[in-house]
Amino acid sequence: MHAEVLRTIRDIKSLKIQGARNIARSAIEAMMKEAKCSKAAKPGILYSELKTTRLALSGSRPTEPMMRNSIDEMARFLEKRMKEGAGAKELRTELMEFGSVQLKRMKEDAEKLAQYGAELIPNNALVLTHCHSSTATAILKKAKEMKKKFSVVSCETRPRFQGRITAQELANAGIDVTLVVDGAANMFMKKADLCLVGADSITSKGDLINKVGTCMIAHLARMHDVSFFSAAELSKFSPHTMYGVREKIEERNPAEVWDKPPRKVKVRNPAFDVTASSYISGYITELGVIPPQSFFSLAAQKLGIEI
Ligand code: RUB
Repeated sequence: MHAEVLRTIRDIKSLKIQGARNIARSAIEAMMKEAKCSKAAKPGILYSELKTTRLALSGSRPTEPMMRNSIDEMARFLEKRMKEGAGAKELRTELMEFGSVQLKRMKEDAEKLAQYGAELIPNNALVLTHCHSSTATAILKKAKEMKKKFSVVSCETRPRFQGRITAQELANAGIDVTLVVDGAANMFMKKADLCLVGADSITSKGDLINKVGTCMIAHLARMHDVSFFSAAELSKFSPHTMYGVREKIEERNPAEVWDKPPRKVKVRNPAFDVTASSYISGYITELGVIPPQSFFSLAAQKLGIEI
């Protein structure tokens, strides 16, 4: 594999590249890089090189369907063109073009989604968020551009503190933001008007898989009658959940939580948790704000899955 591709894989694993959309974008770019630099003279060899890259990328963060869907779409494109008789050189060029189209579509979807989400933010609102979602921060920055007045409480998100990235990004955009520890969520929820989080994976039941702690925040929101929205492109749908396969929840190194725990103390570090669809007021997507029950069929249409 190309050295830059190996670096991308390392950066995804270490969270230097974090957030579902950034991960998906980097994976598409890595596939394009691998194709561009391949010396394969035969289509079958190029395909198997790219398969190795694709599987290594998919395995770098297991709970990331947006990445899997994007690079699987590339593989399907390659298979189709191989059947049509394309040669290795053509395949390389075409895959790079295909990747550029995917990246453009991703950007356009994100812009539409940000607009729909920004409309949802009431004036003078207090918005509570968790972790760092580039989709959620794009919504908040769009709302600011629309001259809405609001403030944000960002939960710090143990153990890797992605809430600090959110707080810094929003402050840089001139948004009034306060960082709190995760355990303070209830205190601020009482005053919140809306919760806004991102999404890593959406199941066929419309359940949300996002950064660990999201479920607790959704339950608090319900307790205080606060609307709870997740910003999720339709490509975050996890197709295998349609066939009864559970989305795997990534379990990271316990040392991220406590590097030298006392003997006999077990430490667990699940990266994500599942919020049941019944706690979700709506998903903010590139098609508009939709109920969790509609996510599956609209996503299946978009991803070309036959149902
Ligand atoms: C990030 C996280 C984000 C989603 C959505 O987790 O849970 O809410 O990935 O992000 P991690 P985006 O830091 O472990 O990757 O909206 O940018 O796709």
